[in-house]
Amino acid sequence: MAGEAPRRRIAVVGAGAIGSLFGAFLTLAGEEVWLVNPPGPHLEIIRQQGLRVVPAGGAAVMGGEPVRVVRPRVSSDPAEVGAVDLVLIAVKAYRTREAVRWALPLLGPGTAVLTLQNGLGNAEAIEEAVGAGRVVVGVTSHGAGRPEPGLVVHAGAGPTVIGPWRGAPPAFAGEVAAVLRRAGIEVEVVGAAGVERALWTKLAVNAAINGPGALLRVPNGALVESPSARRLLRSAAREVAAVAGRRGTPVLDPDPAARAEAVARATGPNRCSMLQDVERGRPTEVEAIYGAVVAEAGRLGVPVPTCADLYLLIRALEETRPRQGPEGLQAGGAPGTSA
Ligand code: KPL
Repeated sequence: MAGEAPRRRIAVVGAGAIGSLFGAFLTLAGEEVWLVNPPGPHLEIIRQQGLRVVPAGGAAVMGGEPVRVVRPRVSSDPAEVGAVDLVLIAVKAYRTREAVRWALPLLGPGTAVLTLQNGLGNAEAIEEAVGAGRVVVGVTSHGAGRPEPGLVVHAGAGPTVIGPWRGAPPAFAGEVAAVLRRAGIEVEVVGAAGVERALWTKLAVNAAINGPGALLRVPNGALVESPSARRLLRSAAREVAAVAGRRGTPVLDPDPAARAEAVARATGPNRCSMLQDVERGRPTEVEAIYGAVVAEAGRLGVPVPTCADLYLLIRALEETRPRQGPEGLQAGGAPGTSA
């Protein structure tokens, strides 16, 4: 049929909450999707029974049905999958380097690599492993959870912004956006200059929501219902925006505090990824989020007292809690490889 796009081969590296969710969207759109993650119960259940997706708040994207079962392919061996058109990196920020090296067999000469991870430093680490000119950076405000193996809950829709990372042709980002849009995902494409601004915009949201959510152990929506938590959230968002402005990559929103509140409401039932990590006894993305803000603020002489306190509190939480089981590679959901 004229205009019909060819089926793409897509590998999602990291089958946590966000990786599983985007993998589900892309599978429903008819793409050949592989969830690539070290072995574990999540992958095994998907292999045998499919991935159950609860589209809470995401009914439009998921076709309006209460629970969908989708059947992405799964693999724990990137060489078995081979070269794909698009690799989506959805591992936790502190796993990026090792996950991308592991995933190198997924790359062919024209493969685009999209990061949808939280925090700073991911694009640099990916580029170091895959080479310049093929990295596309994305930030997403979708909220997702992976409460049990084989199940992903879409806890709130939000915009996704993508753009080419240093030296990648802008057309690459356009092609990736077209693939995501065919899957019903709302995507805004920005140019190279907008990418860092998009990263700092998302960083402001993560700094506002993730630390308070993890410390108070409440879902995102509760943070705007408590007047004191809301003050924390607003203060962290404003601090990150001040740093972003000073470094010449101002956040994309005129009112970053209002934006963070809006994301907290839109993803109200979601337990943010940092809280999911704390609850599972896994390391958090504290360094990629608060560590990055505090370091840049120190370099530029911008005061960030709220972020500095949240940084120490989350680190202290990690240092004082009992550790649980293996972490795998995941980002944003459950154990394994996801972001
Ligand atoms: O990115 C997120 C996260 O949990 O890491 C938000 C958008 C805050 C959704 O919970």
